[in-house]
Amino acid sequence: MKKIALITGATSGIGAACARKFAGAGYDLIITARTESALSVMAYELTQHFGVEVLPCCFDVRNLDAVKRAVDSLPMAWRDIDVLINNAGLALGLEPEYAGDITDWETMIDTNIKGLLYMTRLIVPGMVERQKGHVINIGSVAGDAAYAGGAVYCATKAAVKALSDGLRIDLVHTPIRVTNLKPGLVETNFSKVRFHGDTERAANVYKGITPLTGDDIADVALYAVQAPAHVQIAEVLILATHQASGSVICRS
Ligand code: NDP
Ligand code: 8X3
Repeated sequence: MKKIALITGATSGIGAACARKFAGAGYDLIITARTESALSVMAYELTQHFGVEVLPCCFDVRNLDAVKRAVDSLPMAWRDIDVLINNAGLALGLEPEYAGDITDWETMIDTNIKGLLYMTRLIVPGMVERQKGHVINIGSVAGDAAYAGGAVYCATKAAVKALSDGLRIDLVHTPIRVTNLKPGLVETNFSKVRFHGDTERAANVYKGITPLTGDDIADVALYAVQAPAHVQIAEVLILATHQASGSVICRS
């Protein structure tokens, strides 16, 4: 029987790793991101390597009209989404809260909070109708406590925790499960994006520590989805061994 996972931000890092992991488990995939060319490359790779069906959907999760258009135009065979992975997100800048770039703040809030909400609002009603589904939100250790220069990003990930908890409460009378995955340091394009393309500064974030990989997070996502129906993995904090919290990291 066809199983469908929709993954936002599936062209890089954690989202791409989830796409490969779920394809390996036999899921057909709706993969989304803003860059059409990267989506085509990813779709080709997944189809060739795993033999699953892949539907690339190019849109910006911040644009409600575009999200609605994408969801409304899904072919009938792709509408019964079993797993929604709300992964698209980013951090921008590492300035003190009193000196941060307001455009960066708006981008983080619009992507990490509002984009996740739009996807949830448009996909979860179908799950409720079918009485079947799983929502995985990619939160962060950053949502547990603020760190220097990270106030707004940390606030967006604290919001992801509240939105995950709230959705779990609102779905408690259904079989639909909600999981908030909270990774620590994962080496992806995250820091390159945060530092606006400064690759040297980005590389320093992972110096002297073995960071997590996207695969480490994808393993937990698949574990949560494959858990028996009566088991709801509500929240998981996943840290590198030499990271103890958002700001406590032991580097060699
Ligand atoms: P990457 O930068 O490697 O990947 C981000 C993905 O999201 C890309 O596919 C990107 O594609 C897509 N994306 C970004 N903005 C939008 C948007 N507005 N609309 C649609 N797609 C978008 O980062 P990660 O894999 O590291 O990050 C994934 C998630 O994991 C984020 O929510 C992040 O906050 C979270 N996280 C990351 C950690 C880390 O250390 N790396 C730790 C904890 C959480 P495109 O640019 O083409 O749209
Ligand atoms: C990403 C992890 O600690 O760099 O959410 O904010 S951290």
